[in-house]
Amino acid sequence: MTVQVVERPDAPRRWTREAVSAWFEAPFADLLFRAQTVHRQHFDPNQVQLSRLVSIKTGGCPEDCGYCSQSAHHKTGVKPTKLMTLEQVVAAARAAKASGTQRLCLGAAWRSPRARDLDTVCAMIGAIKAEGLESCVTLGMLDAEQAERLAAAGLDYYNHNIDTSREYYSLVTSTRTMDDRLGTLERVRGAGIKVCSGGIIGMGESRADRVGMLLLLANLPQPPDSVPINALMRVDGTPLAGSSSIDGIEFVRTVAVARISMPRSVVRLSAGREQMSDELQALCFLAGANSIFIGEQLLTTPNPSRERDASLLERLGIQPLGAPAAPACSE
Ligand code: SAM
Ligand code: DTB
Ligand code: SF4
Repeated sequence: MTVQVVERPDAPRRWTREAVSAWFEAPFADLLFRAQTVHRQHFDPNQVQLSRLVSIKTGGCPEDCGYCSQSAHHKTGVKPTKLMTLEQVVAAARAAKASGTQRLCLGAAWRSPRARDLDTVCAMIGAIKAEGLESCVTLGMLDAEQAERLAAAGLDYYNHNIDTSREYYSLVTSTRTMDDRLGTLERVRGAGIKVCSGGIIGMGESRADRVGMLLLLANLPQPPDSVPINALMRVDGTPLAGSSSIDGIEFVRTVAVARISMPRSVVRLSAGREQMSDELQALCFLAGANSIFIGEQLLTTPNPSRERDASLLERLGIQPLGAPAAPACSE
């Protein structure tokens, strides 16, 4: 193994393209061993964080993201809805709490929120917190004042993905730029909200794009607290519906390099688990993924059933974060 890693655990580290590429190209066993080692320095390897998603405003989005079922530019059959009511979100938060979830994430198909809608979302955040859950929202682009308002409402995390490399970005979305995306992330961080940002694998991007995406995330002034790695959900009617499915080994490599390059971030095995075998998901956990979405629906596409997830976690001896830890194995 030729990759040189200088251990400076407390120093902020700038990753080079060469170092990130080298990990992508390393023998699989070396890559997974390193990812597991780094993972164990910062996390309990037998715990995963559970989040639940609710789409509070579905469809009719003015943006043209080529992967997305909710863009008004594509004919996908997703029916636009109005913004959910506060009461509906309270009911969702109670159900999430009862099912052992730690965090509730609200998603809205907006380019950016309108003032009146932001008032409603702030009330929803208050309701989620009142149930004793962590809150996360993803509402599109934010200005500084909007970020401050969400922070004042008690928001824990803001999800805003960079999705892919800077070079590939304009082939996926034309109605905004990577710099728009990075600007929102800076304002979210500036308001004191935790940052959740990752991307999508399997959109026809090259390995160099996957390297570029992780490099951009890892070299942010502070890496995201949470890094969702989504496998593209191919939705009929979207421009990316015909993309070839991503090779499972390459997906695990991406998760492992995310873990190595962002050692303290929670890496979420996000969209795409429905299509993955249990064995592929197990490899992703070994590679350092330590968060998943549970519940049978993501925003508009399916996610594994509760029974399938319970069986998977049970067979792997993985505990949900917040649950009492299982006895450690000592040979
Ligand atoms: N409109 C907001 C935005 O784009 O930031 C929030 C909602 S948007 C659906 C949240 C994220 O979901 C996107 O940034 C993308 O990474 C992910 N996503 C959307 N459609 C997806 C798909 N078909 N497969 C995988 N991930 C997807
Ligand atoms: C993220 O990175 N993945 C989630 C969440 N953040 C908002 C969304 C996945 C959406 C998958 C496609 C859909 O269900 O429409
Ligand atoms: Fe709209 Fe977000 Fe979908 Fe893009 S990813 S079309 S911004 S909902």
